[in-house]
Amino acid sequence: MCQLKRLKLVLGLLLAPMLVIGGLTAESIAAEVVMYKNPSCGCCGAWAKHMRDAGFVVKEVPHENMAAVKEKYGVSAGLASCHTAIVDGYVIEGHVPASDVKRLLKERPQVIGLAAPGMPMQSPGMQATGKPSKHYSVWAFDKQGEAKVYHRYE
Ligand SMILES: [Cu+2]
Repeated sequence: MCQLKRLKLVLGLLLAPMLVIGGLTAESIAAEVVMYKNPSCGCCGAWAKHMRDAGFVVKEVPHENMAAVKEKYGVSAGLASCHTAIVDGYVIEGHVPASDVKRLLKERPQVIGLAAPGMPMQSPGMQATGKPSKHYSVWAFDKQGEAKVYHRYE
């Protein structure tokens, strides 16, 4: 084996575990979620708990004018829900499951964010914890005003 090959092999063996550790570290650093909600919203707090249980750090910011918050972040009336959250540059509108937020942060599509319009009765924060999400869609929406189904819960 020539020296260069040997060096590459040694480097590869040294670096491989470091990459694994690096990947784990990036994953375990919880992304901070800043959630705007009307002070009187109860289900908003339940969604925050769902996100914390999934490893996110959630900062709750009471706001009297949620319509203004939604307008600021590009959430159209048709996509609107109760709370509006910001995580890593993305907007999360309403009761979007943490698993979809994680997928979004991994895939990083060119969208404003995700929305679960209205208040789907079987979404996280709207039902008993631990129950599967059912009968609603999470939408990915962009600056052009387009929304596509990101995850359909049957
Ligand atoms: Cu709600």
